[in-house]
Amino acid sequence: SRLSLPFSVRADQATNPVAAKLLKIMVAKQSNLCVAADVTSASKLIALAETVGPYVCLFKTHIDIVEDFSAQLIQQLLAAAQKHNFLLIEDRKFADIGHTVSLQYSHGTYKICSWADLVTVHPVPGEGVITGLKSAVADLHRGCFIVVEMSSAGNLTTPSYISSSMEICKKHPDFVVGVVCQTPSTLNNPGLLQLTPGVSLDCQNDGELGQQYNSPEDVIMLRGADIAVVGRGIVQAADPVQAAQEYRTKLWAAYEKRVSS
Ligand code: 5FU
Repeated sequence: SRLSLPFSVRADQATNPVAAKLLKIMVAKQSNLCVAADVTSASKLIALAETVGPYVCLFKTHIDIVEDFSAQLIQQLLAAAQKHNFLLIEDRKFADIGHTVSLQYSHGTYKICSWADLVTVHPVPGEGVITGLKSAVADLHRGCFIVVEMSSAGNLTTPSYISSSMEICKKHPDFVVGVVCQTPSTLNNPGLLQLTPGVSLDCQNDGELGQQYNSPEDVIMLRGADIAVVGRGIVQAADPVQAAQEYRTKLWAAYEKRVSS
């Protein structure tokens, strides 16, 4: 199955260029770490990209929380991505009809499709949300992760929602790079990736805010993650660079253990 195959082999089975590029970066950097750069100033965002950039395969933004957004910030992010060899994923969680998401993706303040290699999408509207996004990018090399299951307590992503969502994934191999989920999904295509947030070495949850955490080892070995998303565990650490190094080492070791067992 996908879980026992090395990323190097899976890169050749990727169904689109973004998935292939991501898998090759993971192999080259020996990193299956995505940092969730949830900071609210441009200077903090760039500082993170420059300092933890060497240790990540993916840099995840919520660009709408940045208070001093500018076109220059995007140029700096793209330069950091190029320099440190990582992809940018904007965690926009598009969730509307195809026409609306095509506008949200390409217009407005952020013009997301002009810079983000990847975006996240809720499949709740049905497959029009995917065709809408695709219609905005034509021949740009872009892709998406479909959020089929959430990490938060009391989430509404039932098993039947997850399996219907997987059907949408299968129908769009040219644009879908993988799924965001918490359990080894029915994802059996080795060319697709499982991205899993809710990862921490120190915490079980964040109190009343609903986040639920698992250890790096558990998300890779038990929960089927290919790439783990770590936010506050790195961003709010006393030394974010040291934390990024530690998560990266632990996550990669768990992956190596998984493919060798
Ligand atoms: F789809 C999801 C999900 O199910 N849970 C999440 O936590 C996305 N996330 C994102 O991962 C969330 O928006 C944050 O950006 C990040 C987790 O951050 P943390 O600080 O590690 O909890």
